[in-house]
Amino acid sequence: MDKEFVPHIKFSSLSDIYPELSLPSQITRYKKLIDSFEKLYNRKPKFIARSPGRVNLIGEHIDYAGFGVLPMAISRDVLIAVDTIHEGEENDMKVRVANVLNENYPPRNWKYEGKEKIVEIEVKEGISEWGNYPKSGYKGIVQHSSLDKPKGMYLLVDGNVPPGAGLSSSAAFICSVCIATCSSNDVKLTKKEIVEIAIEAERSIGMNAGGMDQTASMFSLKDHVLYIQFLPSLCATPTKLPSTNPPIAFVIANSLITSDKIVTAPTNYNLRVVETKLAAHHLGQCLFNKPCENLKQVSDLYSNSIEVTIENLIKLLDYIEKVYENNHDGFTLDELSSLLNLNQDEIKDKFLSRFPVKAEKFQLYKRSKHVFEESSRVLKFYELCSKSEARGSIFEELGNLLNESHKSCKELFECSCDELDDLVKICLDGGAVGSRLTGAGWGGCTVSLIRENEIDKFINFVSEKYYNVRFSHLSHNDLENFIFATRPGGGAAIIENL
Ligand code: NG1
Ligand code: MG
Repeated sequence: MDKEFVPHIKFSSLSDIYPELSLPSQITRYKKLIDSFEKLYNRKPKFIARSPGRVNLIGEHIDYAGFGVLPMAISRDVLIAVDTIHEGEENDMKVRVANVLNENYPPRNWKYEGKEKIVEIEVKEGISEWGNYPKSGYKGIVQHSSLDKPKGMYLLVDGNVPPGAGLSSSAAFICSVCIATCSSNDVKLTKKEIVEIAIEAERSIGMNAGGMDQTASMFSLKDHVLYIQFLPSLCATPTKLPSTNPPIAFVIANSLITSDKIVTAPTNYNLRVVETKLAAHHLGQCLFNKPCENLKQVSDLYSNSIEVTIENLIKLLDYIEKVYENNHDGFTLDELSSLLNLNQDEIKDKFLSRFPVKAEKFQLYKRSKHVFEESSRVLKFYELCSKSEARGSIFEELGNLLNESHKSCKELFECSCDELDDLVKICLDGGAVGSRLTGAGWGGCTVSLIRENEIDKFINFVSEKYYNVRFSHLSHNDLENFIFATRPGGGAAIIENL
């Protein structure tokens, strides 16, 4: 996978990316985008950069702790129609970006400002500025490739990954900008290099991102889920779901509670990242007299191996029960200071300075327990997928893992919310064998495991019990955007010959 490049595919070969069901509507969408581009800029797009969102089947909030996760790309994606400005044309280093949803995302533009600055990005705490996403991706590529005359571009964005829904709209957007910038400038980077740049780009605008979303967006393969390991180095293994009769299906349902992670990061996402790092530091000190950087490193040192095994995770879980026997509800900064043998300034400097974080107490026990248990669930899920012969109980076995994952997100990682819990319960009542929040949480979507022949019945049930009760003003058309079955789609690509 180290030598894989972003595929360039013809418009007529879109079926390489989209599962059959969603193909006709996608073709119409592409044509509309090309049309709008011509109307807006009075020129034709040269190509379309396309990166998908993803649904994480299992392995929540463990990517940044270094443990493996199991997402798959969905058909929803961010398309960017692109034309490159040639040297000598007017404003040949200017980038213009507009969105088909003009009202929410008004046009932005910028000019290359030299090797040092490249482009000014203003990040205000608690404010999400949409123009920062394309700027950060552009900047990442220009910087990495040391371009001194990056080409100007006309960009028109059409994204249909719902934002703030845990389906990784942000990563899909940044990945699309990255591949658009590469293609415009004839820069040839591997998928892996682009993933690394896209992760850093998202960090530069305020999210202390893990690497799952960018990897899933770049590496996913149609009809496969992706087992992603991060350490010792990034490794993405596509694997098929067990073949069963009826087939396994996944339905995504949006709670319609939007969680803008950039806005809530200091008390939610970025705080969780810090808590897992504090736990790694502390457990490393207790076990080996040496602070660790992440919880995967704790597991490696504990087992003397870089391979993560269920047996070892169980031993670690026993261990943390003893270490945090007397503290299940968190440490104040003062208490942390004596626990870690660092003064408060050292803690602030090491853990709380790059990304602002606000907390009265830092939870080490609950967060590390979630991370180790969730990692073992990922291993079990992956093992069930890897077996060629599916057992009769496969639905229940997979479903239970999803249910346990949700419980842990709710109780230990505290990243659920009332609406998500309600929605999960309704999904289970409606016939799901397993259901859980997916993505960062605090709102956003659930993913449910369903027998394929029960999809319609399931969707009707959830629509009636959740959407009609809480959001009775929604039309039938809206509903199709909020609750839909999904199949594993392909990853990022440049679409040519429009
Ligand atoms: P979403 O909710 O899609 O933004 C975020 C992180 C992931 C991962 C999940 C939780 C970014 C870009 N994405 O996903 O890396 O940590 O939360 O499992 O930070
Ligand atoms: Mg995101």
